[in-house]
Amino acid sequence: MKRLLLTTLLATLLTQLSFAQTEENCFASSTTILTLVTDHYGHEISWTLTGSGTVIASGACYPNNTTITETFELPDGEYTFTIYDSYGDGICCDYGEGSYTLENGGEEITSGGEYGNEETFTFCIDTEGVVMGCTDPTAHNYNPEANQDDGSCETCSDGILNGDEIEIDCGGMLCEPCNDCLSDPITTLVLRTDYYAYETSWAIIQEGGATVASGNGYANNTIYTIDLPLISGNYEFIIADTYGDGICCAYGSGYYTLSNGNTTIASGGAFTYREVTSFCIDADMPRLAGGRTSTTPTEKSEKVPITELDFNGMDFRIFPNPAQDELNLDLSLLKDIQNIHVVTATGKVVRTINPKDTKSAIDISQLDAGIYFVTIATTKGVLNQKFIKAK
Ligand SMILES: [Ca+2]
Ligand SMILES: [Ca+2]
Ligand SMILES: [Ca+2]
Repeated sequence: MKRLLLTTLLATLLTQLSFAQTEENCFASSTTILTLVTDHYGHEISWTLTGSGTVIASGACYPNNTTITETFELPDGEYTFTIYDSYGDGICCDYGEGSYTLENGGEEITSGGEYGNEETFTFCIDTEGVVMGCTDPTAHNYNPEANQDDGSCETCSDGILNGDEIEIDCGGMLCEPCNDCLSDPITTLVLRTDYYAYETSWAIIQEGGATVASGNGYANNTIYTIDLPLISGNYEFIIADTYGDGICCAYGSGYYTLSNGNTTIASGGAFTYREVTSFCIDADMPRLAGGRTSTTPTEKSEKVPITELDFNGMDFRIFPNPAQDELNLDLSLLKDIQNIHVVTATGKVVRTINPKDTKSAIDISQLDAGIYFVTIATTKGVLNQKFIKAK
């Protein structure tokens, strides 16, 4: 009587235990994978997978020391996997490192190798309510509906340009901004001046407003190469032309190129008063002897050979315009000047300027306000420039 009671109790307990284990051992993917690594006695190994009391898959007679993979597409239900060894010493570890692993959706169902005659495991497949997708909330393609990750997540750390990333794993809505700073410690400005080099100047302004490098007072038709060691930071490069006609192309083929390593930051020449380009540097400064760093620009220049000059026209300039008291002339492009006059709109000469004395400004303070012309006669012809005398 006592014995019977104990047996009944034990049976009840076992049933409950078994039930609990089954619930716990449910897996959500319909795909189950068996990986079997055989030992030195592969022919001793066999296995079965049963569902609803029938064997739905099995294997036996394996070669030694081999990895075998079996994939099962299992409908919802309860299954039992059993692995056998005909010699009764399992597949590990006296005669090789055999093992078996059963997995489902990346989760291990069971695994082993050190068993006797057999080892068995019962599990269930329950795919109901399973939504496959990316379950990582930080991923570009996060699916809030998904409750089973399918390995499709595209993230800011996968080393692939995906989602709305601008570059690999940066930019876009979710990832850190891309570091598009330039990394060469030397930034180089190449400047070719035109026929009015005195109009040209440039500056590099660091974030915060400090001018870290600048240049002006250049010679005409000369190529300058200026190496600028810039420390890490955000900068603006400004190139300016006081006349407002840039450095190309009416009065010579001026240009500028700002580069860092092999990267061109900005280039041009056909601008008006100024051109501004932002850039940033993230670089270690080159070390000089003694551990010091140099941030001093170095400059070298070469005159453009005269045969390269492409300017064929002749012209002169007056400035400022309108003018009030003084009018300046720039006659650097003219040759063989015969005479220079300031005339009214009706052709009346109000000033005569000595061609040898054009460095100083023309005094126009006594002229009535209105429209005037500067006319210059050369051996090639007469040139005119209109200006306004301001009140
Ligand atoms: Ca064995
Ligand atoms: Ca990515
Ligand atoms: Ca200019």
